[in-house]
Amino acid sequence: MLIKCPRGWELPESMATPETAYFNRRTLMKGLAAGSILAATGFPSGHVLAAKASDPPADDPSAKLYPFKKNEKYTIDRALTDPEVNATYNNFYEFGSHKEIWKDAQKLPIRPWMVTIDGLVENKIEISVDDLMAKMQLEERLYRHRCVEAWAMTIPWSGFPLKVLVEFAKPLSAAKYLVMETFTNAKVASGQKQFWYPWPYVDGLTIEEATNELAFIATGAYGKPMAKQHGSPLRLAVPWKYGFKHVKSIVRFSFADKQPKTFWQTVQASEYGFWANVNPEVAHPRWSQKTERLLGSGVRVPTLLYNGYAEAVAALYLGKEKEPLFR
Ligand SMILES: Nc1nc2c(c(=O)[nH]1)N[C@H]1C(S)=C(S)[C@@H](COP(=O)(O)O)O[C@H]1N2
Ligand SMILES: [Mo]
Repeated sequence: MLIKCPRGWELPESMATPETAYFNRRTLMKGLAAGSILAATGFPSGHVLAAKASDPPADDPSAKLYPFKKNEKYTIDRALTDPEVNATYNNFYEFGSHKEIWKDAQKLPIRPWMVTIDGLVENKIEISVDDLMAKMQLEERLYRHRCVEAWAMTIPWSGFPLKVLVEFAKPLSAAKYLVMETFTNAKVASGQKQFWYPWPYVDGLTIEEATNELAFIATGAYGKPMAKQHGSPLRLAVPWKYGFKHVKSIVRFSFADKQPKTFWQTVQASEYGFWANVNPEVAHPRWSQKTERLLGSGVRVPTLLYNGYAEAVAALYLGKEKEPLFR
């Protein structure tokens, strides 16, 4: 007898908001927005504040490509977070070290957006985000997202597997790590004037992690281009790791032979390490990681080892038990 055993992230989707619900909602909201006045109060001249925080950036030419087909392998057993909740509660220190950065983040110009792929590669590559997207097969995946601060969300990302970008980059055999870097532009990102932070924001993965099937580069969310506050136009999603690994608004992918020192290691190495895999049994020095608060509902649920993705990623860490894998 053949029993299909669902993987951790493939549990029945009965609790999840069906795709159609948010597309319909979007259509409805579009209709409403068309008839309403766009609020522009308190916003720098030349910018029109989007009708909703989750609206895709007006200067994103990729909108016409969306939505993408859902990859049925990556569905989850809990409801999607309301896009307005996700879009108004963000960590993006470039725009301030608090959660209400979404309006300021609209100042980030996302075109032209050039991406550099360099370091230990056959040839350095400079490519625009639109040319890069044209080379990738885009899809939608439902992922859990768990911040080290013990809040969590559930989000349908659009994008492509990081593995495909690694193949495109043609790393040399000496490359052991992939380092990702956010833009530097203190003119629009006032947080970057806070000189005590080690800008630009940098984080990285081993090549094995970067080529794991779950590692994903997100270009969109909820079936449309990603709102700027989520890290438009390219952001990392590695759902078995804490949120701070998820580098936003990436401008550079660099291959290295040495483990990079990350932004958060420089700020506070004792609390935020390189591996940062989710584990309910390993407390943060200042709080427990046993449960997490689901954004929007306020409900607390148990945190899962590797955020529920152990089956796909646990093997990456065999033989590394002496490393601080969970902070
Ligand atoms: N460049 C950059 N990337 C970043 C951050 C940041 O401050 N700057 N914050 C990280 C943290 S701590 C989290 S939890 C996630 C939050 O992603 P979200 O705002 O889309 O939920 O982004 C991560 N990526
Ligand atoms: Mo986070």
